[in-house]
Amino acid sequence: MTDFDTIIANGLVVNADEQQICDIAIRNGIIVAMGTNLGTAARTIDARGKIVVPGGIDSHVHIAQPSGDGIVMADGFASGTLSAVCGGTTTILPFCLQQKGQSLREVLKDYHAKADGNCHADVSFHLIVTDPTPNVLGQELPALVEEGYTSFKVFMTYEGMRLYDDEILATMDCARETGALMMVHCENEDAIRYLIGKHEDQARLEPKYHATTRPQVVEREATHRAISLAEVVDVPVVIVHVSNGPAMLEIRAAKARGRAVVGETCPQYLMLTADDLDMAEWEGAKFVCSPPPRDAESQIACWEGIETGVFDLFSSDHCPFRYDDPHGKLSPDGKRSFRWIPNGIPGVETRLPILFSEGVAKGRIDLQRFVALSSTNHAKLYGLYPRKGVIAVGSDADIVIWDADKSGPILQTGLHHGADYTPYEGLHINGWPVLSMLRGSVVMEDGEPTGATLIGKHLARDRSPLVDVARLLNDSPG
Ligand code: DUC
Ligand code: ZN
Ligand code: ZN
Repeated sequence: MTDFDTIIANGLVVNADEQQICDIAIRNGIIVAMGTNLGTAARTIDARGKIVVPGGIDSHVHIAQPSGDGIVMADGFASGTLSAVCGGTTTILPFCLQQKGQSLREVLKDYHAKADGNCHADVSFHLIVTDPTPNVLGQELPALVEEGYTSFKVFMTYEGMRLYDDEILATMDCARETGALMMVHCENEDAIRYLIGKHEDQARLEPKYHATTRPQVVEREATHRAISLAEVVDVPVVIVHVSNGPAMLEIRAAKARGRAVVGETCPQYLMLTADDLDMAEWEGAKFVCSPPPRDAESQIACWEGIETGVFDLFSSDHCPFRYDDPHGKLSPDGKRSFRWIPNGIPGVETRLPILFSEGVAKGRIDLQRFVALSSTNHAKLYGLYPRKGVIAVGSDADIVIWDADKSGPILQTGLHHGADYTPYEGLHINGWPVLSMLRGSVVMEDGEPTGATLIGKHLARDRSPLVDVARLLNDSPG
């Protein structure tokens, strides 16, 4: 009989606020002791010379999402979560998309049916509200927030899914009343539609025109508007997948005014540009996502946002479609125009290697900031902390070991997602995750799945502390 199930020994254990060389003891999926000379264990993992961090949390992921006529997303929950754990992410927060006329209960039932029992990582759902009826805002959302679905997203773009400003205000008011956290996809739909019309009139249809019909200014304007609408109702807001400097500066200015605004950016805005959409033979379709990748100046601005704390979240916006597939990007439903290419790229597995290599290894951020951006901030903001997002006694034993000396390129052949390509093919990475543990079970070792049983489960979440603080301030007399 041993004292513990597992001990991870001798690693440099890094949390967002401190780091130390120590051992970690795990029993029944929970961290039960940290220090030295802890006792005996059924398995001891030697992490000497390695970096030991809380399992990554990716709070912006799309999996098995209905995506329009004839289009099929490349990942279900099994492949999406396998891909996550192989890239050092042990918890994901996928979206459940409401279709017009659908009740939120029905939406959640559908997604739970797809996810439950099929996950290699833990999951916790956000909702996407596209039909904010009085019943949705007055009955369903308040009940669901109580049940632990404590965040939801709205779109300012996408015909049939975007909300108008008055609907956004009503939904924000509901977030305020219920204590939910609201996320906004910021792009001006009317301007985009106008530009698409002009491009189509001139028969400009190739993938590269996805970028020119969604220029920076439509994102900057919508970001400004979302922040302003949140101020009208006095509610915190998360601005997701920010791609450029002017939008980043809107968030910085709002923070400076004391607004509770959180910014998120993603690997595609650090590593890709609109030039990638301009590849021969429709290959540019592989890089079509919204907002689109921009230019070198925008990449620098997004790094600045990361380095200076304008962005607290680094997420993937994983939204995978196959390229060479009638249900994917090359010829969606037989149509050949940028406007029909499904929006989204795969990235749940490559998110953290890119942040480690481009951020830590290149000296742009330190290890503690890496942990904050990749895990802790997501856990804190979305009501999972301290169960997730930290290596501490009492927390889930979601732990990832990184080898800073392991290097090599990202290759599609080495990934585990359902897409048939990666937008980062050939990108050289310095520092790879070499072991992922979910609640005490080793689910990835040496970059490959261990074949452990599917123990991933759905997590109900607390309300965001950001919302609680705002509520406290609002409720305090005077
Ligand atoms: N844009 C979104 O709004 N969602 C998923 C992927 C994308 O490109
Ligand atoms: Zn979005
Ligand atoms: Zn998204």
